[in-house]
Amino acid sequence: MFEKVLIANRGEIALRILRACHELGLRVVAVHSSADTQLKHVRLADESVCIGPPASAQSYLNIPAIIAAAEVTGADAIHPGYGFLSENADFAERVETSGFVFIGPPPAAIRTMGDKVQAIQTMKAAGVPTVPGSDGVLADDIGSVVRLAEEIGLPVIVKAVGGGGGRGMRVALSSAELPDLIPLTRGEAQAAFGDSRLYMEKFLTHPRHVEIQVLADAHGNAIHLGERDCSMQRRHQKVIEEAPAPGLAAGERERIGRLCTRACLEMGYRGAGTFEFLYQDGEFYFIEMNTRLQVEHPVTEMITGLDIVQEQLRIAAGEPLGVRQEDVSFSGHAIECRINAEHPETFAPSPGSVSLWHAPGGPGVRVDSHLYTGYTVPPFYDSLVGKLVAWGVNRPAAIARMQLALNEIVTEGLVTNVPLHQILLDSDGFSGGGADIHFLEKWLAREAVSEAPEGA
Ligand code: MV4
Repeated sequence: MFEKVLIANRGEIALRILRACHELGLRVVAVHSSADTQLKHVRLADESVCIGPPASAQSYLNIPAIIAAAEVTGADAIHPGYGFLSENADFAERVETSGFVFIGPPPAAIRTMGDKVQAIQTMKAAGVPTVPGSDGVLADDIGSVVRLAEEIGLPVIVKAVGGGGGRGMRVALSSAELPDLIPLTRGEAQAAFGDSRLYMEKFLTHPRHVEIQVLADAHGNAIHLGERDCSMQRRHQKVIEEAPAPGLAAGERERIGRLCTRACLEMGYRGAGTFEFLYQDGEFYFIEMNTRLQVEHPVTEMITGLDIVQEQLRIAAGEPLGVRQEDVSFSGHAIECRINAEHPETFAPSPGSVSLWHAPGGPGVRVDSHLYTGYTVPPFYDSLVGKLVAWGVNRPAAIARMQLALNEIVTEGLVTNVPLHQILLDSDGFSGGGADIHFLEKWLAREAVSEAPEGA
């Protein structure tokens, strides 16, 4: 095991990683921007280095500054967290060629999964079910694209090879839309990703977002930790995640989990990873793979009792996985509410000073947050300020506990989306379980209408 880990991230996830490091007896180097000197993990770190001004491009995305910080502090390894440089294959490569361990998959795996067509082809070859589609990039002539769309069956969705996470995609309801839609999407893909290549899939109209968590070590072991349902989202931002996925049978979990671990072994994957699927009418369809630690990893930890970040550290240090598949068991139900510093109705970011913070607690309640009384949320970064996770013996028990925990939260001086969670957890759509990816946006639209003043 290494001795010193540099955390190339900020906020709640930097604190989460620091805790895992300290539990394993590792020293921590925090790197931060000049706007982030007050961050909780910076204060708890063994050493800290300011790597640049507030703008992410000059600090958390500044590769030379991060490598230099690792050199001057004598760190052994770098954990990228999520977002920022976590899925940047060039960064992972630079970390390794500079003599440090990258706490994540091999750069080649990051690169392959960043190319969404290569990702799909890799999975297809490994026997993972994918969405019927173009099986490669779209040709230049519209005629062949139209014929392909009609073969696949409309509606179809056109996606950028360099996209992902909902960026650079468009739905065509009829093939008559394609002659305009293709060049438009191509132009946007070129501007956003420097890559105009597109691919096409059958558009699934009412899927759920169900993802499988995997861990693979350098000794030929790969395990899955079951699934998370992340269908409660707005504009591709997840709002609530849970594990297990409501209504998924143990046999279905085993089957799809096994396919994912087999794919990991076949492609020589190493580290933590997530296979993203659309799940509709009882079938799984692979769409993308995330090669990083995810925001929602705690719900999996709560139902398995495992520590995914510690496993990442062990794997990166060349140790074998601490658990075999037979040792993984699932207990109860966990729900995560993302706490954002934003207006609960307009979703406008609302950074500011926290004049009072009381975290909820009690059995089965976990709070991953860097907030403390006196901290000021800076305006430069993501609005996520914490994650509230509740565990219960079953889904209704987890919901009940979450409601009590939400009621316990005190944040003064900071506007958060806690009120949104409180009413959403009360809705029939959420409490029924198994809502699709469109539920939240439709529900929000209805809520807005029902709250509008008379005659509006
Ligand atoms: C789709 C789809 C329907 N059919 N692909 C959006 C995010 C990106 N990861 C893939 N996305 C989608 N791909 C096919 N073939 C619908 C979405 C989608 C979505 C997926 C997951 C979670 C939220 C979503 C919201 C809108 C659309």
